[in-house]
Amino acid sequence: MVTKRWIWLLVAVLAVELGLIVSMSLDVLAATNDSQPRWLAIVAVAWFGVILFATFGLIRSVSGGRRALHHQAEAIAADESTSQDWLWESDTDLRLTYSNDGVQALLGYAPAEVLGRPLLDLMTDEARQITTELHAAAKRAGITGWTSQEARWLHRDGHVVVLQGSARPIRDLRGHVVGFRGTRSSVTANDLSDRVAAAARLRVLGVLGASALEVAFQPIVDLATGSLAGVEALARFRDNRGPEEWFRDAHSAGLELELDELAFTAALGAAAQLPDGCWISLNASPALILARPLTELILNAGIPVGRLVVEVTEQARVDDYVALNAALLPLRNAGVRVAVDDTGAGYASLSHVLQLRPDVIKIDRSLITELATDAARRSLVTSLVLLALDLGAVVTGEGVETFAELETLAVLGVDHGQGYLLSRPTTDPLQWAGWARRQWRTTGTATRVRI
Ligand code: G
Ligand code: MN
Repeated sequence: MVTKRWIWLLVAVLAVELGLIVSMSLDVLAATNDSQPRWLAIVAVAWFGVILFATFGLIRSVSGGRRALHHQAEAIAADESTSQDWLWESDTDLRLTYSNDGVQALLGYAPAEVLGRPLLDLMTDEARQITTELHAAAKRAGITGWTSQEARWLHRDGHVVVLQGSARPIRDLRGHVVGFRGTRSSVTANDLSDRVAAAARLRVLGVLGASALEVAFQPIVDLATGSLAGVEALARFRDNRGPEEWFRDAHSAGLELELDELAFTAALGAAAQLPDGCWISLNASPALILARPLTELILNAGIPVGRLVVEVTEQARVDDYVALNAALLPLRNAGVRVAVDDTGAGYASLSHVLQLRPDVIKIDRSLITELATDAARRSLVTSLVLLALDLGAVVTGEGVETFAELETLAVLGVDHGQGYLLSRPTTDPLQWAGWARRQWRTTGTATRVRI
């Protein structure tokens, strides 16, 4: 626009010059002996030459610029149609005003389908929050853009896609933000493991932040009387992913301790709704026992301490039993009993039991399965029952799924049974209340067990 005006101005100057030269030449011809006008005429012709040269120069540069712009437009068009990336533009409300075909490959939409839609519609909740903050910051402050931002988007079929991209605000002549323009591409496989860990961390942080954890209880039944002896508290998550998955996520995100503690305190909190009389088993990893003042948490919970059992769970080998026993001592002194969980599996070996001298030995379900038909498993269970006698401990069989298993446990002198056969873990307080009155059949129901 500006250059066009300049050209017109130069043309006008040229016209005036031409007029002057013509009139001067006539004057020069008329005045025969005067050298002054002749000199002026030479200057005027030279000036005319300069202006003519400048005009041609300008015209050449404008047409050159036009050609360059044309090339650029062609390049952009080629980019739009061949790029693997998604190129987009939006207004300030983040409604898409332009999208190339890249959106099809990355998110499964045709460009026409996303036009007019808010960008945020295509993102997961956490990406929505980050994007809103980024765009608000760009509108407020003079942010020139952002690069290599990773975010979780929603594919048309519902699955989550990790995309990385850059964007920057579009500004009008006065510098006001009138929209945004950006690109998105898929994250390479190499980056994906990092992304998975980051996603796990975000998920765990989400649970920690919103306390989206529920407490289920599972009854532990006295095999001699068939009545309720205790319950074990088990963490459950609202998205129905199993606790193992959640604790694995927490482990890889370095948030295991936090999740352990949340599960422990949530269980203590829920225990107030349990029927009187039964004991309450709370799972605690050695790391949690070592790192957190569980005695304090327990004493503040308002549950009679004599009802509480801390189940030492074990996913890794304990290196320092002296430290672990020292950390358990205040709990024991307060009257809390200690159980060894998953005995006979993984790292919960016999020496683990010898080192911790628990009040309760919980036999892992891998020893209970096929107990009725496998003499070797029965021998192992018997050895644990004898060990418990020497330690003054009681024994619970975990993961009881059949009457044959239950009856065999009773015959071998195991004190308690726990498992799906008796009841699945439940978050329903009405069922917890019902257990106090319930009588479980524990013998005489299966085919006779021969030992
Ligand atoms: O290791 P620990 O005893 O804390 O494990 C308890 C887990 O075992 C819980 O997640 C619980 O749902 C599960 N569980 C409880 N009873 C049974 C059962 O009878 N069979 C199986 N397979 N799992 C069980
Ligand atoms: Mn347990």
